[in-house]
Amino acid sequence: MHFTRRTILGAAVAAACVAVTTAAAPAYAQKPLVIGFSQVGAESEWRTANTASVKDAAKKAGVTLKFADAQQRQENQVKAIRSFIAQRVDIIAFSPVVESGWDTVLREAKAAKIPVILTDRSVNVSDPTLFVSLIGSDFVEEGRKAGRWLVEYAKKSPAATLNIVELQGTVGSAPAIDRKAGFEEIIKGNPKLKVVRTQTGDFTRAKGKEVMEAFLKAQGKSINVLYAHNDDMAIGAIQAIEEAGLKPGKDIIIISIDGVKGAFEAMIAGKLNVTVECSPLLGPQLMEAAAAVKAGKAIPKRIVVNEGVFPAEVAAKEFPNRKY
Ligand code: GZL
Repeated sequence: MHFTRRTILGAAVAAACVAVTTAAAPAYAQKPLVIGFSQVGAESEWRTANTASVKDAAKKAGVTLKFADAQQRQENQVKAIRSFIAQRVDIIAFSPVVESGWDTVLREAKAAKIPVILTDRSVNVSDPTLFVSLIGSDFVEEGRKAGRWLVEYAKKSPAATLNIVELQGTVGSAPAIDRKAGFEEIIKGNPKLKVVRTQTGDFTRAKGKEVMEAFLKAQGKSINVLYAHNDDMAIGAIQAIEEAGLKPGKDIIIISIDGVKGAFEAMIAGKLNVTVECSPLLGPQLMEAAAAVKAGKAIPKRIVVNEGVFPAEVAAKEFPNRKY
C-alpha cells in the first residue's frame, strides 16, 4: 500500500485519537461496579455469615450491591434476576436455591449481555455459557469427609452395626444432592454402617428438630448415628434427642457440615462429635471475580474454596479462630 503524507498524518491523528480515548479514565471518573445479588434466604447461621461476607466485601470494594433475599423460594430468585436485568446491572450473582429451572432466566441475562457469576451452589443448565463461574465448596468432598470420619469411628466401636439416620438439606439443592452422594460413596459396602432413615430438614434448626423427633419416635433407641447436611439441622436435632431423654454426642453420635460457631459450642458441650467445614466467606472472591469479568478478563469456570474437618477434640482450641 502506497503511504502519502496525508495517509501517514491521518494515521498519526487517528492513532492519537485512539491513544486519548484508550487512556485509562481517572479513578474518580469510573462508575462503581453494580452487582445484583440474589441470596437464597436466611435459613441458617451459614447463610447469615455468607450474606454478611458478600455485603462487607462489596462495601470494601466500593461496589454498589443490589441485594435480594429470596426466602428460599426459586420464583423470588427468578423475579430478582429479571429485575436486575431491567436495571441493567453490570454483573448478576446468585446462590441458586435448587439446581434446576434456571435456563430461561439465564438465557434472558445472556441476551441482555449481563454476565452471571454463581456463588455457593451450582445449577443444572443445558448451556454452560449461561454462567461465567461458580465460586464455592466441593459438596461431594464434604460428604466424603463426613463418611471418612464415620468409617474411622466405626473401626473403634464395639457395636456390630451402627444405624444411621440422615437429615438432608433442601430438596433439589446442590449441597443436599452432593453431600448425600459423597457420604454414600464412602460408607457403601461397609457391613457395619447402615442408613435406616433419611429425610429433608431443609437446612433449618426447626425442621431438623421436627424430623429428628419423628426419627426417634419410629426408631427409638436403635439410632446410633445422625448425619446432618448442616450444623443448624444438627443443633435442632440435639434438642429433640435431649427431650427424648438421650445424650447427643454419646447415645447418638452426630456428624454435621458447615463449621459455624454454634457447632463449635455444641462440640465443646460434648453434644456434637465432628463438623466438616464449608466456608460462607465467599464475598471477597466474588468481588474479585466480578471486577475481573467487568474488565474483560477471563476467570476460572470453577473457583473451589479449601476447607478442613473439625472433630470435638480440637473444638475448644479452634473456637477463638472461627470467623463465622
Ligand atoms: C452450603 C450452603 C448450605 C449450608 C447451609 O454451601 O449452600 O446452605 O450448608 C445453608 O447451612 O443453608
